[in-house]
Amino acid sequence: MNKTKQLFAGLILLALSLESAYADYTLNLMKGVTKVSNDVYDLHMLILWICIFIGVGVFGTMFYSIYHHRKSKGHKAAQFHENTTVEIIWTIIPTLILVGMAIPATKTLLELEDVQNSDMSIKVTGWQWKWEYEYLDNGIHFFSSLDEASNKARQVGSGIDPRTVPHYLLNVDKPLVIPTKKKIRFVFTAADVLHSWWVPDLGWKKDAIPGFINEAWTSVEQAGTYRGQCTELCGKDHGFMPIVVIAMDQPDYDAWVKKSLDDAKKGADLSAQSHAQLMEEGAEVYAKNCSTCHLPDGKGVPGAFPAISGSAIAMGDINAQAKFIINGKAAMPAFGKMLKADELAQVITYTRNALGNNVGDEIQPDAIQALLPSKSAPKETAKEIAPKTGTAEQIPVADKTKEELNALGKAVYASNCASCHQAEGQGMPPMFPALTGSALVKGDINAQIDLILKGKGMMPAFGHSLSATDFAAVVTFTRNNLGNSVNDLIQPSAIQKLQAELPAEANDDDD
Ligand code: HEC
Ligand code: HEC
Ligand SMILES: [Cu+2]
Repeated sequence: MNKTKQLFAGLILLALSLESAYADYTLNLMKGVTKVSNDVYDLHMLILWICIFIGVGVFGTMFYSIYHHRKSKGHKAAQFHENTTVEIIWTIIPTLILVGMAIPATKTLLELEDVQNSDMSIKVTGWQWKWEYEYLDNGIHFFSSLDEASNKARQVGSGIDPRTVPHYLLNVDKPLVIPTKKKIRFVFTAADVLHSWWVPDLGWKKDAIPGFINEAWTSVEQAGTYRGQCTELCGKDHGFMPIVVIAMDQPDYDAWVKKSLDDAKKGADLSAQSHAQLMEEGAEVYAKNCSTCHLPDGKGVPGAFPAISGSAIAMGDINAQAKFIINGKAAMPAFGKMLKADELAQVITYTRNALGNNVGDEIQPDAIQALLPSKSAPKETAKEIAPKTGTAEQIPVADKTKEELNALGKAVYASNCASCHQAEGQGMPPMFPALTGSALVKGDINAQIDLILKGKGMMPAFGHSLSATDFAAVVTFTRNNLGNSVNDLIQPSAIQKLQAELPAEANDDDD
């Protein structure tokens, strides 16, 4: 008896201490901050109460019968077999209950999957070990990685108590920002391995699969910060690629969009830097982007991630190393897309002169910029972009040869189209059609131009965002490359005329 009391007291104490240690953890599902997450919660409660009702009813009757009709009271079991009425009843009632539960469940599922009529789309790509976000409507594009403080504290032997780090492993350098009260459609994919995007407050999670597109949507009512994680299991560092979503009211969101677009225009700082500066900044770029695989001391993980210390590449020709890091190779990500020229110069200089290496040279941001795939093309020719009013005078554009158009088009394609239609034009059917063999690309050139000028569904309108020359180049490129050989071309001057006829850029702020 005493033993039982002690056990009970112990259990209660344990429950109390757990309760206080994990004060955030409650017994039930969380309600979340969207209509769908609340519907999921309500569905869960409804089904739970149905189960409790059935459980209490069935077990209650059973226990009552067993107790009150027991043998010691003189009861005798009835002996009957195959009672058709009973069998029909116990088939029909559960069927009705199941159908009754399936109706609200299907309703919620359909609502969860209905990505139509969204106000904006965001493409989410999982990488080892960070998230990439592309706002398909306004072109904002960035990578979101584990924040510095968590990253330092998580290193083996860091000596930092994780409890002193705010939002340990749940904080990022650049959060995903979304407007409140808007239907946001997400398309998920991955660049290397499986990942899984989960923010509990939104009420769902989605797998991000290489070469495959998954969809989901959300609409957040309340401005606020909502945190989540990659919930993929297999792989080394999924626990270190958290997700932070900040929902802002429309005016704040618009201000954020403007600032992000302005910042993106600034691009890399190409001014020359001293060796000491390159090294100092390079150490930080390395800690943030490279140390997860190559380890903080550069020793790597034999068999998976080669050591930087003593690496033939890090100690060999500096331009070859720069190209290697820009383009990546197998599991080594292509950093040309992720880091700016100055950051690349810093980290390359750092790997050559630290982590046990001592080559004694350096590379400057402008030298890196020259190696990067041309993203600056649209900027140089920005003057040519059709005036927004569609009436103002235009600067005439020069005709180009087919070779020139193809060469320029290749770069324009890489920076504007490949993220959806893929580098070789194979697309990601069914969401992003292949351009290789596309009837539209091989058909009437005017129909193709019209689609790219005006966009359609998830295909952005490029009429206002590409210069006439870049536009003509990319159209010519898609018709004569990527496995297509129509053998025609369009001149920038023809595009310029069409751009002038476009209505002024739609202003999709509805304030
Ligand atoms: C996701 C893991 C990962 C990350 C992050 C990563 N690398 Fe690598 N790295 C690799 C792999 C895998 C290889 C081997 C590639 C091969 O040769 O197939 C490699 C190879 C290298 C090499 C050549 C080593 C040799 O001698 O073969 C260098 C130099 C290098 N990485 C530098 C960097 C730098 C600088 C960064 C950060 C900007 C970085 N890596 C980030 C995985 C990674
Ligand atoms: C955000 C993703 C995205 C980007 C970036 C993008 N597209 Fe598209 N594209 C689409 C989608 C989605 C469709 C299908 C539109 C539809 O039919 O509803 C499409 C359709 C097309 C088609 C018609 C293909 C067919 O056979 O139906 C062409 C041609 C095309 N895009 C060219 C381009 C070019 C050139 C660029 C770069 C200047 C580009 N796209 C950039 C998403 C994209
Ligand atoms: Cu992951």
